[in-house]
Amino acid sequence: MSDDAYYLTTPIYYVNDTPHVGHAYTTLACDALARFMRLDGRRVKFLTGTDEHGQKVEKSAEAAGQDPKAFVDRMSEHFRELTDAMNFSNDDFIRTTEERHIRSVQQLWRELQKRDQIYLGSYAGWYSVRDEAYYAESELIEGPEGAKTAPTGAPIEWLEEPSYFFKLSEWRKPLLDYYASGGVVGPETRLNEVRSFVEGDLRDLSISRTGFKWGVPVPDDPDHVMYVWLDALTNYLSAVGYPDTECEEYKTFWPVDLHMVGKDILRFHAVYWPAFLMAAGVEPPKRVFAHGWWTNEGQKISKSLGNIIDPFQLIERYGLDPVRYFLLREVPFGKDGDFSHRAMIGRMNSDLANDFGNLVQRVLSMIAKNCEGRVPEMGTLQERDKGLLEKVAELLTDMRGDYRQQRFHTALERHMALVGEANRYVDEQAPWALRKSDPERMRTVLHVLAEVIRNLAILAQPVMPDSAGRILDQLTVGVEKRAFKHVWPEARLAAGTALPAPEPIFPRYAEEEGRESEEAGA
Ligand code: ME8
Repeated sequence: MSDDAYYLTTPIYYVNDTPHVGHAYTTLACDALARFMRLDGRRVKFLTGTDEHGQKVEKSAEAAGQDPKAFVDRMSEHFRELTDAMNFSNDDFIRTTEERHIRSVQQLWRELQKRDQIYLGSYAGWYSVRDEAYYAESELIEGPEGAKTAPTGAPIEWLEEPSYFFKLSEWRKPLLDYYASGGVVGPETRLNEVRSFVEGDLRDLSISRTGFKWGVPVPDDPDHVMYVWLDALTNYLSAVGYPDTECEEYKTFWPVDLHMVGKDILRFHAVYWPAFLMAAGVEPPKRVFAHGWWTNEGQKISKSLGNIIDPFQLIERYGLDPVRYFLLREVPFGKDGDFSHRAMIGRMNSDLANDFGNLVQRVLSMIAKNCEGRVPEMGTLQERDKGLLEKVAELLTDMRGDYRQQRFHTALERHMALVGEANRYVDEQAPWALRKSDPERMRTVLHVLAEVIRNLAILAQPVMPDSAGRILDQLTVGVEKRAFKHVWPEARLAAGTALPAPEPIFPRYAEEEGRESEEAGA
């Protein structure tokens, strides 16, 4: 792995369903992180994709009256469309039905077999097709109708079939040592849950299914298809060229820096996956971060409740960057959060329109009016001016720490705090009053402000790439001058540069008649 390389992944999403806000959320977090790292000079590989095998997908294809391959081809497209609609900057999009992946997962299987990590036995126990997961009797809970369900509430069925097993039980100690190396599971609070699972009754894991065909065939035993999770997890290796461990991609990017997942699939990523890898002689991931769960106006999001939040509709209603900002700002990353239209509008109007948008608009308008539309000269800086500019450099340092720990909300909070401070500086310095009394000081104040806005825009790019880009366009900052190495004091605006006429960046959301009260009361 080369030092400046950074490899991060989203889960690959099941194609049984169309994308909703939860999927958009995970990939968005990765997108912001990928953009941040690129702007910070790192060589990034950002992977997303679709999980297309298994019984759940096979059943959905059947229900849709389609052949599984035609079904997954069609459904996978929706996730690609989401990628475009959300302006995701992924470098690759992997599908588990691709040849490169099938080759990779079969080779991983052979490697595990060669190392005596797999044996043939038979499984008798509970299985949930919805979760594509095996459950022990002790994990089941009482469902609303008295029937036992999976701990997730998913229906379960009794399964008895021949199955290959992976010797998971032998990996307790190496897994615990791996966690002890530090930083592997984020947030820290989730580590206990992972550790206690491993310290508990860690049984060998069934890794093949019979009785249906929609999966990767087990090498040399075509009656079996691979358990969909072994298949799916391996996508992360397939995308860097495994089993060709000598290729450039693999050598540059493995071991992966971060697997971003929802808390529902942490066990698969922090227990099964590193165990498979260690057993195959491959280095495990450096970090797995499990974020929280979104609810909709206080209710669990589910197809049966009919309250799925459609990301395409959100973008249409509020605009892309406000949606991106809201999702990462509203909820401390790692915690559960509730989506409400009222909160969305609140963030959009107060943080973006009133604070950030207004700062940009008022400063650029004053420059247009009072400085002939050119970046004004910077005279002698006072302590107050220097103090404000120094905060910009500090902001970058603090944001680096936040992004490294996946604290997107904190990074945005700091960013908006500096916006607030710049707005207070405008009020306090009152450049409009200086116009007559001290025009030179007015020019200095407006220069300082333009400089602060340039920096705020550079630092806003990971979350709001389009809006930040438009602010930088208004300051005529070339695309080659928008990286973090151009943050104050390393680069500066040149006095005298002609600026285009200012245009508003962050529109206010005007409530439609009746809608507000309807939603507030909901
Ligand atoms: O589990 N809130 O795919 P999946 C937040 N194919 N995030 C949510 C969410 C919500 N309400 N709903 C879904 C799978 N997510 C497997 C993964 S990886 C090798 C295989 C997000 O389509 C969250 O990231 O069910 C969750 O982990 C993921 O979607 C599950 O997507």
